[in-house]
Amino acid sequence: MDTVGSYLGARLSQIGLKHLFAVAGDFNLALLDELLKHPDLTQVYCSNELNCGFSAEGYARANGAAAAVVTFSVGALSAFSALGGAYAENLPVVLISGAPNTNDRATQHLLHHTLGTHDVSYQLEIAKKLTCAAVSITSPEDAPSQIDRAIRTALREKKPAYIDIACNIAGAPCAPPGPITAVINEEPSDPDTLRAAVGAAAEFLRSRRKPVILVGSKLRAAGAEKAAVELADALGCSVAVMAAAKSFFPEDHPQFAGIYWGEISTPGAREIVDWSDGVVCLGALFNDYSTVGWTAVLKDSDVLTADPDRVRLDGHDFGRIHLRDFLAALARKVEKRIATMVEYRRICPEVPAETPAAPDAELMRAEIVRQLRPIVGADTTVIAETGDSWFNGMKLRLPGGARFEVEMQWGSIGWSVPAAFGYAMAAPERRVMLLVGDGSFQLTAQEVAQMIRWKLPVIIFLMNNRGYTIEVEIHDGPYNNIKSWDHVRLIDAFNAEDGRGRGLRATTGGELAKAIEVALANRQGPTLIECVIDRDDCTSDLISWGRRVATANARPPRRE
Ligand code: DPX
Ligand code: MG
Repeated sequence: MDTVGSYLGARLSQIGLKHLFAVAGDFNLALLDELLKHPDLTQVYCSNELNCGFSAEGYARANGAAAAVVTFSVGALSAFSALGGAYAENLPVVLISGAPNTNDRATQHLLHHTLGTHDVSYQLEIAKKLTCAAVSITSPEDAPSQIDRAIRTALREKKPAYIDIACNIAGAPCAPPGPITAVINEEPSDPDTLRAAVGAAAEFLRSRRKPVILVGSKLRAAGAEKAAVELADALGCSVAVMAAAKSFFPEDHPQFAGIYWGEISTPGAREIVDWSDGVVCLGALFNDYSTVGWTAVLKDSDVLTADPDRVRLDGHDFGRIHLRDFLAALARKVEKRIATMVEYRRICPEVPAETPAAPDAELMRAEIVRQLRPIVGADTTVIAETGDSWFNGMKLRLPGGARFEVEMQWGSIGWSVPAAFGYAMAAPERRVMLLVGDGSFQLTAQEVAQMIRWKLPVIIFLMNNRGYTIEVEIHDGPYNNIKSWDHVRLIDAFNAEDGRGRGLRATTGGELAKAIEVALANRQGPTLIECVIDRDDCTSDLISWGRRVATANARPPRRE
């Protein structure tokens, strides 16, 4: 017999989920029981709901969509931070919350896990602000349409959705699910608008001598990575990639011109974007961080903005077209425009040969990056936490097939540990390498224990610079110092009696090289390598960027 819970499970499986992340609580136990009955859905339990949300977020990065199940208020409110992240990062994560029994609604009953007032609608109201669709299920008759609407909207908009289910409804009989096409089939691009947009864009490119393509973070959510390569091939121009979109355009492509990030761009990338007279922005997102405190703002008249469902250029605004359709059609219409490629080759400096540090010299950040480079392979996914890990990550040149994940719009510290766990659950065939700072690690470290539980060979490079160095460079004070931890023994504690995680400490280049060997050989669990460096040993990019962001933050209020 189908129930509300089994209907939900069937739909989640139909959209490609093999795992659900969950933390149990009395309001969701009946629902978890129903979901357990699904033969193709495995439940993955997390240490807390923030981690549960971020694990799902990481899973969605690898798998396209994800779900997290939590209990009412005490769980859901904690997961909301991760849900905000999924919104900011364009990831369809479905947050499912158990909810109070329908008999207790609109009565004088006060309930546990609530604010202690009779109105429990606050959770749904908050969820509406953080998702593209939020539904509250209190009747089995309405459940199928509500579940379908939430999932369908999340997949269409690549944003999170929220579903709460009353604890006495989860097991109630319900209609069986119909074909999944009703949920996943998209409305096609409007053909007339597509034709007009492609015509205007082709004209824009014909009238420009030096176009360049700038790839942004919304490209993947739009499913347009392949179409972007087609356009690049057809135009023959340079392709610069924004930091948040690293790996969304292959770095081994002959037209790849590096990372564009204002004054901290990789050599040649900023010059080529500034030199261009027509920047084709694909899913680009400009905020205070990506414009380096508003110091790298493109001139409107030189820009063609192609967003996931909208194209703007030269005073035109075309809606209701899919980016991938637009790019694929434009690729068939444009002529070669290679000027920025020729110029990039002229100005791009030679990459200087790197000299390894002496094996017993004190470990430095630059030596860590040097040792990371050769171990990034085609099957590697690098996950880089907020902090100097962002800037270290940018220094890795990715071979074809390698992936790179950052959470630059939301920028929550602590994101990367559970996200790496979720990612590794979804993509066990990939080697997940996590770059994380000591401060960030303290928020969500418990999820290393789940990596141990699931025997996931994630390699964690923990940069221990004894504090919040990114904040030190933006604005220093006593609040940037943190309590030190014994990271090696922490892994022992998480291993308990049966775990196979490894914890190693590197204070010299030689120790790091040995630790990397151990990590690569350990397939039975995660390996954490604590890289001990000086508090001020950070990238020069962080210093320059931090100064600009600090200036932008310190602007006095404008007088009207
Ligand atoms: C904060 C940040 O140690 O990295 O390389 O030393 O900077 P670095 P750590 O992980 O420290 C991170 C720290 C405190 N940001 O420098 S980036 C503010 C912040 C945030 N997210 C949340 N709370 C505070 N980004 C959830
Ligand atoms: Mg730090």
